[in-house]
Amino acid sequence: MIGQDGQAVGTVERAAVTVPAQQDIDARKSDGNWFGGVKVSVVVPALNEAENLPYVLPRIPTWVHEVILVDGRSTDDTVSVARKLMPEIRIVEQVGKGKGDALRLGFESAKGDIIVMLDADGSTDPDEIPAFVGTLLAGADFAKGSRFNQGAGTSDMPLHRRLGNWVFVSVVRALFGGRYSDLCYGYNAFWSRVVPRLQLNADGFEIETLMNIRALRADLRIAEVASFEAPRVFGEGRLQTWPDGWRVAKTIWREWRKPFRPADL
Ligand SMILES: Nc1nc2c(ncn2[C@@H]2O[C@H](COP(=O)(O)OP(=O)(O)OP(=O)(O)O)[C@@H](O)[C@H]2O)c(=O)[nH]1
Ligand SMILES: [Mg+2]
Repeated sequence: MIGQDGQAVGTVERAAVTVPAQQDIDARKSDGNWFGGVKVSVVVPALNEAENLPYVLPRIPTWVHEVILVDGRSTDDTVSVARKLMPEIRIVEQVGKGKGDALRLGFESAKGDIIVMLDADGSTDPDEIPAFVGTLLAGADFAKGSRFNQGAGTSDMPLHRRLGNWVFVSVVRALFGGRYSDLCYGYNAFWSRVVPRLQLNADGFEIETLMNIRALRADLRIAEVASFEAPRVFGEGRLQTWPDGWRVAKTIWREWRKPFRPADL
C-alpha cells in the first residue's frame, strides 16, 4: 500500500477478482455520451499483469467508451482476469514484441475520439484520467503527463533513472525546443486524429520519447498534466535502465539527424 508521502507502507493484500454488478456494466455502456459525445478509449498494454489488474481496471471511470487491453502474449492469467473484472473489455493480442509495439496496436484499434495510455501495473492512476481528458477538451492536441511539474511526483524512480531522465529532458529542450519537464513517462492522452500525423515506429519503451519529440515537431498544442507515478503493485518491471536508456538516446539522436515530416492530414 502507498502512504500519503508516496512511500510503500506495509504489505499489499492481493485484491480479490470480483465480477462487477450488471448495473455497473450497463452504466459503462450507456454513459459514453459525456463531454458532448466525445468518446474516450483507454489503451492498456499488459504483459503478465494478472495480479495488478484488480488495482487498475475497476478504477477506470465508467464514462470511458472502451478499454482496450493489448496483451503481450502473457503466460499468466492476464486475459482471463481482465475479462472477469471488465466483461466488456476489448482484448487485442499482440503479435510483435515490446511496449511500443503494443501501444501502436492499441492506438490502431481504438475507436474513440480521445486515446488515454494507462499502464497495467498500478503505476499510473486512473483517477487522473479526467485531468488528461479535460486538458484535451480545453484545447490541447496532446496532454502529456509529467512527474516533475507542480503537484506531480513519483515514488517509482531511483536516483539514476531520475538523473538519466533529467539529462534526456535537457537535451530534448535544447535540440527540439518546447518546455518539457519530463520525457520518459508513459501517461499521455491525445486526440486520436493526431496518431497518423506522428507516424510512430518505435517498438520498445522509447515510444514515449518518440511521441513527445514528434508532437513538438508536428507543432501540436501540447499541455503537461501533473501526474503522480506510484510503484508497480506486484512483480518486476520490464524496463531495463541501461539498454532501454540507450534506446532512448538513439531515438533522440535519430530524430535530430533525420527530422521526420509530420504527415499532412
Ligand atoms: N503488451 C505488452 N505490454 C508491455 C510490454 N512491455 C511492458 N508492457 C506493459 O507496459 C507497462 C509498463 O511496463 P513496466 O514493465 O511497468 O515498465 P516501467 O513502468 O517503465 O518499469 P517499472 O518502473 O520497473 O515498473 C506495463 O503495463 C507492462 O505490462 C510488452 O512487450 N507488451
Ligand atoms: Mg511500471
